[in-house]
Amino acid sequence: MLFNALAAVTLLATGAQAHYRLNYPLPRGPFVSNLQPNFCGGYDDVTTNRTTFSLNDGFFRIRQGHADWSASVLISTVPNPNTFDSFNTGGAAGAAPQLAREWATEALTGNFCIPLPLGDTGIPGVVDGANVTIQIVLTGGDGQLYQCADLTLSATHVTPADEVAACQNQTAEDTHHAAAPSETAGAGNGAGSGALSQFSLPIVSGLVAGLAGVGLAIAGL
Ligand SMILES: [Cu+2]
Repeated sequence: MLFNALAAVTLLATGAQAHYRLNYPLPRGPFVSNLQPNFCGGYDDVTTNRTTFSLNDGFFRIRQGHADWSASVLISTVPNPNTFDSFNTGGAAGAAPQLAREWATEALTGNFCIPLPLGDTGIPGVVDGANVTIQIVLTGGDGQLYQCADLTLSATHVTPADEVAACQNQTAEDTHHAAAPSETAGAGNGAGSGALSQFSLPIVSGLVAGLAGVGLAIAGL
């Protein structure tokens, strides 16, 4: 009994392992849990390891450890987005945050792949060949947590097959900052799609359409 109590305390103390991971496109640097509440998860400056990212058929994939979370995606078109202002409209201080994807909520935990057709946003500078940076903003009970990815947009780029294959929704146990989640592989698309359908851009009809697009892309390979 005492051991269990101590183990629980230890888990709480060492916690902070979970938060969320941005698994595609890859973030600016290795995951540092304690820095995830900071701008770009602790990586202030733009990197040279840009991901070539589909302008119109892109998506992002995260693993989220806590239930009941919300997320949005900011985008910056300035050369070195190194402050939150860089992710405002026009990169200007005092301007509104420049959202590539509106806030949406999800109850479940696990692996989520969310369409991100940046070309549909209509944001100036979000065009073929542009260097941009996205910042995932996620809140799931322990404050706002950030991850950034530096991208080069391409209208012709075909997302690598392994990433397309990994673009699935798989629910998992809430980790409560404890061990790695035990996956319920395959339960995904059905289980998550209802709530995930809240992840919708104003311009497109939402995740259902987005997932259908991914499915078509897979079928076309
Ligand atoms: Cu956390």
